[in-house]
Amino acid sequence: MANLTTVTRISQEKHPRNISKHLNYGTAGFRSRATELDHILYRMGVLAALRSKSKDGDTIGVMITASHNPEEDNGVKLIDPLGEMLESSWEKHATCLANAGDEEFQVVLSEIVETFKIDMNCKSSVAIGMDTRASSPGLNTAVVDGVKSVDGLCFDYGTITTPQLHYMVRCINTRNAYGMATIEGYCNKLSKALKNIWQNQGERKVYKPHIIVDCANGVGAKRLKDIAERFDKILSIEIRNAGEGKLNYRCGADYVKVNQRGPEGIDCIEGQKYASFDGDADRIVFYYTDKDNIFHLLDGDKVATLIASYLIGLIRKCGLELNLGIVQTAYANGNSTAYIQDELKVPVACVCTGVKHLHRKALEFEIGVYFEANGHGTILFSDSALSKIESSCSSSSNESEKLSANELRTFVDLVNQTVGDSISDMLIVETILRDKDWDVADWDKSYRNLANRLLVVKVNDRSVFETTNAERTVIKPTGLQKAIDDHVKLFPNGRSFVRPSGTEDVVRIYAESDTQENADQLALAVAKSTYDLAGGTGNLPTL
Ligand code: 16G
Ligand code: ZN
Repeated sequence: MANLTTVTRISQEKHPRNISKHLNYGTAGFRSRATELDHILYRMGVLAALRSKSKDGDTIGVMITASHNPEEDNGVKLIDPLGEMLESSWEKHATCLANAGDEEFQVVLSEIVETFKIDMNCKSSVAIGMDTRASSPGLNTAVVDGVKSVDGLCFDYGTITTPQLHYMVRCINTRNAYGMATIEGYCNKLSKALKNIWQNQGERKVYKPHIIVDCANGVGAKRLKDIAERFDKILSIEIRNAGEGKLNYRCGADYVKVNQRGPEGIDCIEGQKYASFDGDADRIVFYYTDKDNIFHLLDGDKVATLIASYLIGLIRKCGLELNLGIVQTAYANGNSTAYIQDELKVPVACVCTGVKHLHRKALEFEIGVYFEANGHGTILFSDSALSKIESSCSSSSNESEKLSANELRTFVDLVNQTVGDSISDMLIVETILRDKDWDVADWDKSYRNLANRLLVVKVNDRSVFETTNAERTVIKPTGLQKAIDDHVKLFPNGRSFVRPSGTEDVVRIYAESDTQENADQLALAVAKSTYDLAGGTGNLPTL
């Protein structure tokens, strides 16, 4: 058995801390310029192995990615045994370890071992994945060094999407009960589920089994190709931005959502269905252009409502009673929330931005559908839901109920329940559109979005911001909420809020209203008040 103090020290010298900047384990782990991250990745390798030891040797995941951020950035996040985000009580230890001076590193490490009573003789294993950034392989080496410095075992998955790594971790720790812990196993599980459901759906008239997917020049392209090949005859998936251009540059889910237009270089053909992934393939948005050349975006809200409406219908057909709820954030379009409440008549919860908050809330329902408007989301099926579905499959005396229960059981396999997954979400949407025999425009008609605008304000210190009510009300700086309320009153269906970003050094403004012009004016007015009351720097945002 390695001695913690000496072994880590030897490897640690290969990964010295070369910055003095303080980094936080934020909403999605650590994110920064790739050149500032080597020591952090090494340290997260060590921490992941310690976390594994603290979980009796269960495998912990380490994903190297900066998601939708520029190619020059990178980042890292840890994945807990069932494929969920790192338990929040460990985040502060991650931050502490990452920011310790080289000479304090051992002390902080010993404190963690002490705090969690970690048995250093326990085995540990870490599954590592990375996106396609040029800096990722070097950072991967740093993680491996960290894991090995405390005698941990590494499963290196190479280039893999973030949700695929979450899936692998869950498969490993459930001894493959969740699926086989390989890319092949992932593709088999999803493709088999899709084909099963489609087989029983019969012919379709309106639904078009063809989608063009912008993969943001990221890892999603390669991994989507693996599975797309299996749908050759039944679903045609055309991959664009497969890596020929710069990662996330004027393409990808974030670009499309924020700018409300298609990726550069892809001419949206009228009526054709498109989707965009982000750089690590955990977000997806859909879009199309109508005959008047108007661009229509179908974001996370539209995906969540589509899924919920399908599931409610299917649950009813099964003759089951299941408590289904939707979880959103303040960024959800006001009309999507109204549609969920008034049309779908489903409970809807609003939580703070960041997947971990949505995921946690969704666990409170028997079936929890959660989506951020930016396209990140999935569906969680509780044990109680699964056992009700299972018993309906085996013991229902009504043949049609049994058939529906079988469909629902198969549908569960189409879902990556660990985290939002562009590939799985895309197949879910295709399956539901086919079920309803809908074209993308039919889907879009379910409700009309209120016009909205996102703006960014740079301030001296974003830590002066304090929000409450799931980020919909700002408490500090004092007076800002009153100013927002005054602006909002002037616009029909007006709504606006301000929150500090958890990933960048900016404050974000959201506004919605009846027309684009009104949404823009409201956003600009709120941005100006924010700038004035919170010590704005640089230029005021423009449209
Ligand atoms: C991260 C979050 C995402 C959130 C975004 C907000 C995860 C995996 N990702 O990308 O959910 O919407 O941050 O960014 O949690 P912001 O705080 O800069 O607005
Ligand atoms: Zn992402």
